[in-house]
Amino acid sequence: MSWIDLATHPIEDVGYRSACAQRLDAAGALVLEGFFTNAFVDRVLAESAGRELDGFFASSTHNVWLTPPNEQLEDDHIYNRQIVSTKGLLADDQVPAESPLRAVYDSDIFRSFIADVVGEAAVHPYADALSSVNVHFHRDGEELGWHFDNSSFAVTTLIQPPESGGVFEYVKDLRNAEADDQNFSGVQAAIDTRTGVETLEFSPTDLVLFRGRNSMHRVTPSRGNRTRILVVLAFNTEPNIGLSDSAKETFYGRT
Ligand SMILES: O=C(O)CCC(=O)C(=O)O
Ligand SMILES: [Fe+2]
Repeated sequence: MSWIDLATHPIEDVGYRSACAQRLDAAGALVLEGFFTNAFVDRVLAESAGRELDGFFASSTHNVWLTPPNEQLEDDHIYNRQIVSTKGLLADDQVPAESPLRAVYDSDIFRSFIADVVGEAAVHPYADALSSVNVHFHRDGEELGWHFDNSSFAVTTLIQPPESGGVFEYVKDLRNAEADDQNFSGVQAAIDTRTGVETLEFSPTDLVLFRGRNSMHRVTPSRGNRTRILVVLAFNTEPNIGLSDSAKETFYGRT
């Protein structure tokens, strides 16, 4: 496949897969530099640039957990803290059929590579028409606020960096969702005093794999006239999973 630099990143190689898995486990994030070819980035940029206005920009706020408020807790409890996100996105059904994003996302070798790196038997697309491949846009001043992902991992690649800002910040293993340990005090300290906040650097052509379920993260406001464009390739560890209508309404503004 001409969209991936297979000489540098031999994704069929068992040893390469396990080395990537070890790096992901140790750091909570894995950046594979120069994973995609320049031709891939050029094509995705050409088909995405200028499509900001087709995208959905949510106008509401959310909490770090991406859930409705908990009425049992005070309004000023960290669980009910309202966070601003202003970025926009194209949903899967707005990504062209002939896009290199589809060739990569649908590739068996790519999927089995991702599955091995994240330690799953297989990874599957979303069963709905919106969630699998998304293109995010951050114009001047737009940001993605602090949150934990619903999915256990995310695969992203930056297509166009902003002139400045747009920094990916995270706090590794801040909560333990599997044990339902939400670590409210740690979340509050990270947001209010930046305790434990680290940054992850990545550039166009890099593949980023990130365990966002337990590592809280955000993207700081973009600055300048060049829109930050980033692709999210979303997978599930079980087949036939789709977002609920209310989640679709929140993330895409439609069902
Ligand atoms: O824009 C990014 O780099 C991260 C995106 C992200 O965290 C998300 O889509 O949940
Ligand atoms: Fe996220």
